[in-house]
Amino acid sequence: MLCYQCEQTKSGTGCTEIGVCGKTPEVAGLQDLLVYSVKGLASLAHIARNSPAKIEDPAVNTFINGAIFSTLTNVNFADDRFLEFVSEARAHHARLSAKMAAAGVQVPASATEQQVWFGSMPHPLLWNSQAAALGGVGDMLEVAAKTGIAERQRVLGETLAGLQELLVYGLKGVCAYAHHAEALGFTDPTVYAEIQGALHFLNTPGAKDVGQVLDACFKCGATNFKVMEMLSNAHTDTFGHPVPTPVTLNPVPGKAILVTGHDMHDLHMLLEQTAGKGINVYTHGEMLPAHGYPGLKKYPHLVGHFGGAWYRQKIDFAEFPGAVAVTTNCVLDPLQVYKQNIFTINETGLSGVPHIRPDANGHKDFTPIINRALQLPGFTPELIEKRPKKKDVTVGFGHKAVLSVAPQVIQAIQEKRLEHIFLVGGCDGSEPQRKYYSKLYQYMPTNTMVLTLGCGKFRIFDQDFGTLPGTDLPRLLDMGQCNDSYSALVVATELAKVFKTDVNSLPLSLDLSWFEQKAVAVLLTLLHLGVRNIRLGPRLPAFLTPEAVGVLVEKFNLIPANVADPGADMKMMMKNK
Ligand code: FSO
Ligand code: SF4
Repeated sequence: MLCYQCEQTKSGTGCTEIGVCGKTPEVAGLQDLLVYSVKGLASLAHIARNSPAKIEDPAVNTFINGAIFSTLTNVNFADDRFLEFVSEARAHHARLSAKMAAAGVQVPASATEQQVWFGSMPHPLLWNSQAAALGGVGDMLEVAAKTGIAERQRVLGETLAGLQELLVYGLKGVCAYAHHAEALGFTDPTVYAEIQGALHFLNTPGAKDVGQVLDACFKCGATNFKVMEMLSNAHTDTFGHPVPTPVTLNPVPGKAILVTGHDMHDLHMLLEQTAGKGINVYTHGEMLPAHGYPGLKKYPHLVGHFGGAWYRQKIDFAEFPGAVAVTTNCVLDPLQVYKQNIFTINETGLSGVPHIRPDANGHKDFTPIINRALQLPGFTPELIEKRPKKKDVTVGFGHKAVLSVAPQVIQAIQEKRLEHIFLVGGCDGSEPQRKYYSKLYQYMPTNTMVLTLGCGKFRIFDQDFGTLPGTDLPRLLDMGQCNDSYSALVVATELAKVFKTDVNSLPLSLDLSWFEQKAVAVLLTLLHLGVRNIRLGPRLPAFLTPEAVGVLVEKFNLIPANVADPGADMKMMMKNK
């Protein structure tokens, strides 16, 4: 196997024998094969859509986003689920082909002529329609090896193969966000068309050209901006705009369910199904911002937050005396001690762990999770007594809440009481280099503010940053999940309008900690919007060669975070550099 899609990749170059995340070579191979199959299906859907018959296939649209989402880091480790996905891709391909044939739409011969792209493999369009069924995992892995990154590096060279992966990883992030929005009933036909158009592009001769691939990456950033806006609207239309809300980190007596991941829709369904059952629901990791939404905080049994960032889950889940519901990444191979208590939902999967599937109407029956919670002891007064008491944290500073205090922020900037704003967004992880972010906060002068996003906030979310001098404004405002980067962009754009300037000229610095592919999508959005001087750390992506990094540095002044010296980075950022 070779996988280098996330920041924690082995030795900063690539996981080869087993993933640092725990991904087996079998799962890695099946994921490669799934992406290859989906590239073929996306090409077919693109050709169908752009044909005179204008064929749009909603089932294919939904499938592609879900299947791609399942290949993100820390989403799915179950090989049987990937076997299902691969055969579903082929079934969709056959169904759509039949629909096209019935409408008189043919795949032009020119679409499949670039065999060279895929080494010894056929064009992805042809692969899906090959009649021969594969015997099993062994056969599939043999095929998968021919579609993997190592083979593409051999055929295309490392820079081009890496830039194509930049596009694929950006699309993985877009698919994840679009899938969340779809769960709440929000879709946009142009988003499906753009995702599939980009996947199709990767099957064409244009994908041999570095310039065209980079353009496609920035276009992917534009699609992601649209998707983040759609997801933001999906959240706020469904659950209301977040409002500043204190959240307790201290559990209360009673049976308990912990909900982790990013999917607010699942949390909502679970709150509905547990109402009146004497079960308390806690958020974990990226679900923390849920407490700020009026439509979720109204449930009295959503009682608090438990635990820290995703990489601590083995400690958190082992300590939690109830059931655990996993809605999205980041999930890890479970310890035996809590394996009986954990359930996966949506695209997540763990071998040997029960998975909750939706019915034909999208309804998910969480009875197995509820029953497990009722069997487990929950939090007893004795257990609570043993735990250290913690202070509340405050969440809920979405763009509406932040813009409501904009006049105070603007006045503070004009009166030089507020010198600089930092946006420290992104993910957390266990590597020692990530201490850079913890230290960075210590160097922030008191006349600065910091906006946080994503699970990176867990480095400081329970610390008291006080208020901005001369105001009652907290210096630390958490804007939400990684996908709420949209809120940060709205705030930055509005501030730029007030100061009659552009985002790059504001006293604002972006220091991003990336981990997986949603962060790649957000980065591409920022680059598409022309944001410069972004710091990126703790390490640069392994899939970008020095040549590719050079292009981004030259075009956008992308700056590698100075993990060895956060104080030096702080000095530069205070000078807007
Ligand atoms: Fe974190 Fe994981 Fe939200 Fe990521 S929980 S690391 S970028 O999946 O999505 O911030
Ligand atoms: Fe390695 Fe990350 Fe790929 Fe897992 S997802 S195999 S840790 S590069």
